[in-house]
Amino acid sequence: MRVFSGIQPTGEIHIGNYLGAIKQWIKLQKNNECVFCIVDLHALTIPYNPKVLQKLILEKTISYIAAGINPKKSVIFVQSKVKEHTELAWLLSIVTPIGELKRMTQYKEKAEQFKVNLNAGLFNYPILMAADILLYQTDIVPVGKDQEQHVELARIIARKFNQKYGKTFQEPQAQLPKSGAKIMSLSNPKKKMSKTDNPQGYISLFDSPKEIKSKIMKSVTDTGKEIKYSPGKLGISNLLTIYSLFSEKPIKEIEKKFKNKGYAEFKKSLVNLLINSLEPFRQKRKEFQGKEKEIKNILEEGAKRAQILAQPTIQKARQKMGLI
Ligand code: AQP
Repeated sequence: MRVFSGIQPTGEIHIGNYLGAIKQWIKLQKNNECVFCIVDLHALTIPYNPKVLQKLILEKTISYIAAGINPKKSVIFVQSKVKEHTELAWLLSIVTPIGELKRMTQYKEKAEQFKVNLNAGLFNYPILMAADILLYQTDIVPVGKDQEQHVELARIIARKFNQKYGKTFQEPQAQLPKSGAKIMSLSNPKKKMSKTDNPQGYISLFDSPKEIKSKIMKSVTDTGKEIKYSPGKLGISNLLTIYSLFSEKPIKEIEKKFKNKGYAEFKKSLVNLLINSLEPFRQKRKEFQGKEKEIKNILEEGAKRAQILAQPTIQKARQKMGLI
């Protein structure tokens, strides 16, 4: 199977990104052909600082590798280094209905969040994402819940293109984890955990024990004191999900363990679990600090491999559309 997924170089990778997407990538890379992309062009659609973008891209590559992506097995590269992504995005825009783009939840939310100087790039984001995926004849796209709608649109675009110009693209399938597809913010459990949110709302894979303790102990929980998973208890349910996924124990068992114990005791236990679970990531990242040259080589090699994979598809799309 061909697997494709991407992540934006917008901030620290958090446990939501890990549980929703990266954990699946690590499993999938064992037996599949995986292509992982740092989607820098997508990151330009919201306010950012051009002076630190390159630094963030290198940091993100280190984070990927520290989290378990093996550059010897999987292709890792930066989106803007493979020009076929933007070329295909334009070709796909010809078959993309504007009505579909207007329906996209992420566009509506980000357009609300970044009202001033709203740009067309944010609106066209899902077309570029469809190009990212379709360029590699992808079978599976492991993502969190928030990206499911975009993968569905990539399927629609592939189908429309194939109907109009003849079979060119594989229709991809989103793959969401059974649990953890939408980890919520620690400071507002009604919102998803997000990199560009207030740092109190997320735990980075590389937070120090002190930061983990402070964020979990201050995390917003509901009134009452029962440790119980329930739709009316968003904060505690979110923490129980995180506990369950890092301890690999069912939620029912954790509820039982903390029966008649208060939120503070449960939170303290979660702090210890997270400090221990995230320790290997912190260690692995340290090993790569200062190895900028090595990281740049990995990305250069990744871009070459990605371009080789992308070429036949872009040629086919051009030819079908009458450009060759
Ligand atoms: N809270 C989450 N729970 C589960 N999965 C999540 N993902 C993101 N947030 C959660 C998944 O992580 C992958 C990479 O995300 P992205 O970099 O493309 O950006 P995003 O989806 O927009 O995530 P963020 O963290 O909220 O970033 P910003 O703040 O930059 O927008 C995706 O597969 C995503 O589903």
